[in-house]
Amino acid sequence: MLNLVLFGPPGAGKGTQSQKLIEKYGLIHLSTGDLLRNEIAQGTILGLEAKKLMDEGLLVPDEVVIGMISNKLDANPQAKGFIFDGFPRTVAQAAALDTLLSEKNTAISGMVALVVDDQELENRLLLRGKDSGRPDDANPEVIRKRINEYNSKTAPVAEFYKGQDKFTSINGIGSIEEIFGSVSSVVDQY
Ligand code: B4P
Repeated sequence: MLNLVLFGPPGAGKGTQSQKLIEKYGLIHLSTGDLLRNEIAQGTILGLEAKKLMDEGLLVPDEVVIGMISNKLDANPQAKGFIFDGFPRTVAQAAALDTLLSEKNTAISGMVALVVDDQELENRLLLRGKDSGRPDDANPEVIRKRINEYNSKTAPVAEFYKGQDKFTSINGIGSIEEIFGSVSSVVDQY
C-alpha cells in the first residue's frame, strides 16, 4: 500500500495537492479538516464541540481525530492506499496512526512537507477567506493562532518521521503544477 502523509502549516497547499494526488495515484483522501467540517455541517455533538476550537484556531482533541481516522480506515478495506492531509498534527496522533496501520499490516510510506513562509500563508488564507465562508480564514489574528499551534504542536511531528527516515521537504511556493511535479517525484520513489 502507498500511504502518504502530506504535511505543512495551514495554507501550505495540502488540500490543493491532495486533490491532484488522489487522481494520479488512485488513493483515498483522508482530511481531518474536511471530516470535522462535515460534522459541523451535520450539526453533530462532535461538530459543535469541534467548531468552538476550530473557530479560535486551536486544535481539536487527539482522541476525536484519531477516532475519525480509525473509522475511515475500517470503512475502506480495499483501498490501494491513503493520503493523510492535516493528520497527524501532534506526535500523539502520529504514534496512534502507526498503531492503527500496523494492525492492518501496513505502514506510512513517507511524509512530504510543503515549506511556505508565514507571510505567504497568511496572504493565501485571507484570500481564501473571501469566499470560503470559513471563520478560521477570515481573521488575521485567528490565522496567526493557527500558525502558532502548528509551530508548537505540529512541527515536532516532522521529527517523528525523520526518526523513521521517512521525511522529505519540498518548496511549497510556486505554481500548483510545479509543486505537484516535486511531490510526485518523491512519491514515485516510494
Ligand atoms: P485543515 O482543514 O486541515 O486546513 P488548513 O490547515 O487550512 O489547510 P488546507 O489544506 O485547507 O489549505 P491548503 O493548504 O490546501 O484544518 C482546519 C482546522 O481543523 C485546524 O485549524 C484544526 O482546528 C482542525 N483540525 C484539522 N485536523 C486536525 C487534527 N488532525 N488535529 C486537531 N485538529 C485538527 O490551501 C490554502 C489556500 O492556498 C487555498 O486557497 C489554495 O487555493 C491556496 N494555494 C494552494 N496552493 C497554492 C500555491 N501553490 N500558490 C498560491 N496559493 C495556493
